[in-house]
Amino acid sequence: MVISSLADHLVRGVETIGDSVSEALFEPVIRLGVTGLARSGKTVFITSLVANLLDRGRMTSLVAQQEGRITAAYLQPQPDDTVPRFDYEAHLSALTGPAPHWPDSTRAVSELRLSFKVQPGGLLSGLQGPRTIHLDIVDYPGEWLLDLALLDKSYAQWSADTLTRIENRPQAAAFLTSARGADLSGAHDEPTAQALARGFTDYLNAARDDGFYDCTPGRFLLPGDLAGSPVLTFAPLPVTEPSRRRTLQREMERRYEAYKAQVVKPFFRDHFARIDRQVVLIDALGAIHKGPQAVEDMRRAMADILAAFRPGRNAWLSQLLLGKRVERILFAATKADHLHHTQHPRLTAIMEALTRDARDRADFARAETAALSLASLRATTEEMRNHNGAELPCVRGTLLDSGKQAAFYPGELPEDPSHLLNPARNGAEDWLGEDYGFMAFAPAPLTLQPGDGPPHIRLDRAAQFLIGDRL
Ligand SMILES: Nc1nc2c(ncn2[C@@H]2O[C@H](COP(=O)(O)OP(=O)(O)OP(=O)(O)O)[C@@H](O)[C@H]2O)c(=O)[nH]1
Ligand SMILES: [Mg+2]
Repeated sequence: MVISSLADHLVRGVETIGDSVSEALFEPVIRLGVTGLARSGKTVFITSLVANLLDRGRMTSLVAQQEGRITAAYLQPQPDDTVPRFDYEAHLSALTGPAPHWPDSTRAVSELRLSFKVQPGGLLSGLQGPRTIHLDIVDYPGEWLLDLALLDKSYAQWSADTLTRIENRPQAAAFLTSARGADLSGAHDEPTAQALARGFTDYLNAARDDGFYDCTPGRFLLPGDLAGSPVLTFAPLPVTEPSRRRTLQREMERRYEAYKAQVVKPFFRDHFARIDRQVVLIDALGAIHKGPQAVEDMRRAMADILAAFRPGRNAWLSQLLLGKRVERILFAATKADHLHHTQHPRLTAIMEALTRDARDRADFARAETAALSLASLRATTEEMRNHNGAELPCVRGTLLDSGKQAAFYPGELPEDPSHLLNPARNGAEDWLGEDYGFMAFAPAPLTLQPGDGPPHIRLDRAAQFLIGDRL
């Protein structure tokens, strides 16, 4: 008798506290950043993650789900009123509608809030009712992280570094000619500045299409509503002496500084500094297909991207973060459904090797890191095919360009990642004798069972690493 009334009292006490104390204390928020270079699979990842967190039938590796503690999940208005909402419904209907297709390329940062009702586990499980936990997912281009390096450089330094780096790239030939011909000490005039900026932007676009990843300033490729504004109307020029007033050089310098102050810094302050958990998506298969130069370039871009997670290197950023750290970082190779599962461990090993430098440093900053290969939306099925007496592990899907069904053998990834990364580091032109094919598949038409999200590979493992410990 006494015991039960005591227990009642206790439960009621907890409820009263829950009602009276502010939401902030009792409704924890996890801010998950999703980034990656262009076309790495960010939009598909977020869409499928959210769909699979709403309908959790395929999320068996998410421990809270396994334990039956997630009692509800629902979308809510996001907390940031000026950030575009991630267009979940449109992307989901593109992927899972009657004529499935991949979503359009994204142009800006966006955000979505998903909330859970979770029954606490462990000691508190019997005492408390379900808790509300909010997951704010923020999608932003990895190129924007590369811009961090600009903060440490003057216009003259940035110009010199950029011009040296692109000197031998055929994509840059036209721009380099006009940059060398520019009259730096001549009076600034807008058409000249615009022509130079346009030439530089054309180079960046061509370089990115050909597999270069070091395409900064990041906003030149994704201008959004800044298109045509002065902060994006500058270019690296062969500077030899300090600038004088009213010259082209002085105006370029001023705009470069404005880009840092009004584009780069606000992004780090308003978005990056608030992230708790981060996933970095990497289209490693796409780079391998493009060849050794693309792989090496991606490795370097990854190391640069990860510099942002090691804030000690940058005085401005460390002051901004004031010791706050991203707690967990997941490196995920996307589009693993292009490979038969027997090859997935090799893809993961390549990913681990590709991001090793970066990961070692992030570990040093006490963030927990992990690597895996996943497919956000599985577009293929697996089959073994006999070819000249050998059994080849293939994947089958609908080809994006022709709409025809085809089985495809992508080639065998090496067991030892250094067989790819070393030639890439040493500047090899192609993979000696090996050819890694890559097919673009369309998303497959789906018939989903009630309670099931879209099919994926290891998305649940990714979710467990990223947020599982907080549910
Ligand atoms: N087979 C397969 N293809 C995928 C998967 N995820 C992404 N893709 C392919 O990769 C392309 C890019 O995916 P997005 O999610 O739009 O990539 P993103 O990083 O948001 O791209 P941007 O917004 O342009 O930077 C898609 O159009 C698909 O062709 C996947 O899980 N499986
Ligand atoms: Mg996108």
